Amino acid sequence: MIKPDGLSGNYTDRVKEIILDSGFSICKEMVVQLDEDTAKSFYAEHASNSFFPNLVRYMTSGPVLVMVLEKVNAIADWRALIGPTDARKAKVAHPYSIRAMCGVDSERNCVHGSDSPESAVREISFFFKATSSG
Ligand code: YYY
Ligand code: MG
Repeated sequence: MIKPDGLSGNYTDRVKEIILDSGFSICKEMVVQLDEDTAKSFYAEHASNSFFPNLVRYMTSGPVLVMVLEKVNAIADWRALIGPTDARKAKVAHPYSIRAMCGVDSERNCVHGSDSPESAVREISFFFKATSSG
């Protein structure tokens, strides 16, 4: 997912270029404006964290681009490509990661990535209804 700061900062083309250059296919994509309930539900695992209200406000501040990416070892490779959660740390430790190049801090970090096969299944079906063609 490219988050609101990614879209408003015009990082979409750059992130897509990195995705394709890194060997991923973009199987599905859709621009969505999250409402408060949808953002809360998407990030439900973080509901008890102090940053949650700000996270929900930020995630509803503008549209996001959700994508289904495909590749061998996609989850781990995408997590490595985006870098650490805090873009400020990414800029130091992983300067060529997407969050380093396009993010700002631990909230406005430009992109999301599923962190396990289970979360990928949940998050893909959260946005994309299953079809017979897959
Ligand atoms: O999976 P990842 O996005 O790298 O980080 P998580 O720890 O799952 O947090 C999800 C999301 O929450 C993060 O991308 C931004 C936000 N967040 C925040 O606003 N402030 C923090 N201190 C930690 C996370
Ligand atoms: Mg996470």
